[in-house]
Amino acid sequence: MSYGPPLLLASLNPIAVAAGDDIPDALTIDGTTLSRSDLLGAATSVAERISRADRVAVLAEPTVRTVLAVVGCLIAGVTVVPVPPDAGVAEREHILRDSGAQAWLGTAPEGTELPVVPVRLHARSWHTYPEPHPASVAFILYTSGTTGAPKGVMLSRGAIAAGLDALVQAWAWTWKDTLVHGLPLFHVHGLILGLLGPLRVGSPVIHTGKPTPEAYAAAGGSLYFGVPTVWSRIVEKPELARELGKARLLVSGSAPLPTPVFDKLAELTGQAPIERYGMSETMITLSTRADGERRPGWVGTPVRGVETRLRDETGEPVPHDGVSIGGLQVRGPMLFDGYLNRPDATAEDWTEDGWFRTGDVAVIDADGFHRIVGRESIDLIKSGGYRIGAGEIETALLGHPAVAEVAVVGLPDDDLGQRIVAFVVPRDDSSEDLAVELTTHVGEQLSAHKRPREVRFVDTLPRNAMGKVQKKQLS
Ligand code: MLC
Ligand code: AMP
Repeated sequence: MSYGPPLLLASLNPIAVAAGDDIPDALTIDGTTLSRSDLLGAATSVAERISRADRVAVLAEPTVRTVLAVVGCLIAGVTVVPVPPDAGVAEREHILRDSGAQAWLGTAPEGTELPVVPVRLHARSWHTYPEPHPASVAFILYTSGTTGAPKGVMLSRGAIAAGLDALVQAWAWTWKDTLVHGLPLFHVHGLILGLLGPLRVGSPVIHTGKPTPEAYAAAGGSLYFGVPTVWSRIVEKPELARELGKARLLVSGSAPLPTPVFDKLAELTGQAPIERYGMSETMITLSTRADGERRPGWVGTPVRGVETRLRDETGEPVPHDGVSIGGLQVRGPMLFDGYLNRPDATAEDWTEDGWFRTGDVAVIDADGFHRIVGRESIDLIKSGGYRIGAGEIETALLGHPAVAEVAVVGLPDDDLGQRIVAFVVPRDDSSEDLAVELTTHVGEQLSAHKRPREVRFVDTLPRNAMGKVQKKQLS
């Protein structure tokens, strides 16, 4: 039976949903389970309310309302701007201003000046909408750069479809899987892979709210997503980790998975995790395979449609010999359409011959296996799987009257990969209270995960002859 043209959210095809009474539930989130019919009916009702908008902001709490808002926009062809639920004043204002969002859809923060379109959980509509063009922008995802405020990554429907289909193939992902994760719904990992993936494939998804070891063990899924911090916390609780041995695949990404965590997870669950590598700008470009080798410290080979290469600082090729290190460049159908309002930043990231510079350094071996060695810039920090720009935190801290100078770095951390540490030259006296005040200030301006875990007061910052701070000397 043909259900018409392929849809981005294929498992919500209205004809299939109407015909299928034995298809699995779509999702469980915040303690509520929605059947596919409930989800389609309620999200279509959302689509009717916002179909004349171009772009709306969605406060991306892990709730049914967020899911209905996102799916409603995808049905109507309205661009979604996910906003971190804990975004502070400066970050939220920047996202709203830069994106040009016309309204909040669903929950809105207090005191907002934008109109608010409510999402009604019990409303239903069975109107059918034509599938929007694959080139249309589905999401603008805000992500940190080395300096300045976060940039809006424009991801098209076509890129998302290609990116998800490549993972379906790499991980042998089918509607028979149940996906479990508790990742935030405002980034590629939790939102695109962790919500749109299951809605494309037709596999149910259980969102655990927070990605705790207890919730993962209790969920009983077949496919699990986590950032390395999640996996390292799981292996700290062996009895819970063993529960995950019943799953088909455990997938790690968004930051390097430490080899001891890989080994411990393999030992406790009886299966080595899948590692995959990606970015907000590129979705997932490299992965090990459901039926292939899984090598600790390596992120596998290009997924379908992706090509990679290594280049040195002068743009010359670096051999794929498993030891030579070079800047990783990628191309493929799942790449973004550029940064919103930032043609300069977009142009900087692309080579003249059409490859995207990831900013990561890597090695590639003769079999095409990739190992991510690190980042080119010390100013991009990965903490708990979140990408955080040092410059953004420095700007926030310099806005505090007690701060004369500041340098922010990511220092190695067993739990978070890197932890944010702010070296502060205070204007007057420093104190324990001031450290807390500065941390709170960053949380209020930016968001909770951008707060420094540590504030160290220093008399001066190390600088070179040109006056540039020597961050490598800060540890
Ligand atoms: C944190 N806390 C602080 C603090 N930092 N308190 C005071 N000062 C600070 N500096 C608080 C937290 O808010 C939390 O409070 C408590 O301390 C415990 O912190 P934690 O144990 O570290 O947990 P938390 O930070 O809340 O969460 C860890 C985590 C989270 C792993 C669950 O970092 C996470 O969800 N990461 C996922 C990021 C992600 O999805 N990245 C994908 C990007 S896309 P309380 O009260 O809340 O307990 C991408 C592409 C790709 O990268 O390849 O996928
Ligand atoms: P983000 O923009 O939040 O999507 O972060 C993308 C960055 O996360 C990449 O440029 C890498 O530095 C890092 N990253 C993602 N996946 C992995 C991985 N499996 N191993 C190492 N680094 C990773």
